[in-house]
Amino acid sequence: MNKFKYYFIVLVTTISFFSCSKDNPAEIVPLREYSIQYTTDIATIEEYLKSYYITVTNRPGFNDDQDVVFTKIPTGGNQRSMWSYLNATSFPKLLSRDVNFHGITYKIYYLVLREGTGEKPSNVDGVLAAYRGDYLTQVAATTTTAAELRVTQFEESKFPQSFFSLLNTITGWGEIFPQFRKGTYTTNADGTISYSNFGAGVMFLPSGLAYFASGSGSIPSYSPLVFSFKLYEIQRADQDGDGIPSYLEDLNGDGYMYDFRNKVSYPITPTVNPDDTDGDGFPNHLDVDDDGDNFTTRLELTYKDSNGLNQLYTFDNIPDCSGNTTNSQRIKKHLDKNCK
Ligand SMILES: [Ca+2]
Ligand SMILES: [Ca+2]
Ligand SMILES: [Ca+2]
Ligand SMILES: [Ca+2]
Repeated sequence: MNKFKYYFIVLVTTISFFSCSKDNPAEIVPLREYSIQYTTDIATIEEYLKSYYITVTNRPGFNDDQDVVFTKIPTGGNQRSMWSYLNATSFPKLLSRDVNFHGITYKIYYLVLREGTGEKPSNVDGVLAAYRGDYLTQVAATTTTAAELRVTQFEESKFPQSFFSLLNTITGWGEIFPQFRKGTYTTNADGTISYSNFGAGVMFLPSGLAYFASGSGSIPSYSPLVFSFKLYEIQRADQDGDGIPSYLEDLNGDGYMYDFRNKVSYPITPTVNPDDTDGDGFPNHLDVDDDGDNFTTRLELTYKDSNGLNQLYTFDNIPDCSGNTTNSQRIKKHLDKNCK
């Protein structure tokens, strides 16, 4: 009898132990497959695009210029869905961009309300942007409620004070902001700044290009995100500190620079990095010696000859500002810009 009692206690203890572990927050849950989550996310995003319409404030010079309100199309409503602007020839336009990441091809939809009139950031520059962020959730049906695509605002920044590096924020920002231009601004008598002609849009990001499993703040795991934004100003970066701003180290001039050494994220085509002159794996914006001649780019740009003139090394065969042939398109671009 005592023996039976002992076994019973052990059994109860064991059941309790496993019951506790089920709810233990420290329990490790395997990450979802990026490709599977993407399939779910893109379906949610397309449903949102097809079932909501936008109302855009058009008040140049005022803070609410290009503010966007998203509203669900009521049953029988005849409002134009966001989806109806797909590949439109006038603004707003709903466009998409394919992004190779995590070994899959993501499609990012983005609405262009206005392109902007100034310079574009590259995907490694900084941006000063007003924005509003929403996350999308598919809420399952219950016995009393129907299934619902829920939209929840998690953040709004109307008067940005600091730049975000597109290299360090979520991947989706770095992919979409280079499609827009900054505008112009004036400082008012009271010290406030009025922005005009800036690029404005909305991006629809699968969770794999946002916070994925980790979530962030009030954003749940695996949430597709929607950001409406206004690009007020950009900040050029020089990641390798060679004196050439990174956007001028973008050899193929597409506005994007990647570090393909991380094969987990970029097992992609093209396998040859178009922005890596010497092919050593370090793209030019991260390479202190772009052409691999063992002389740093900074030295090549700052060397002074016997006459004290700021010349490049003659062995590099790079000419002066007259625009002669050079063995480095990148440095030529730099000279072109600085010789105007
Ligand atoms: Ca640089
Ligand atoms: Ca590029
Ligand atoms: Ca290189
Ligand atoms: Ca060099």
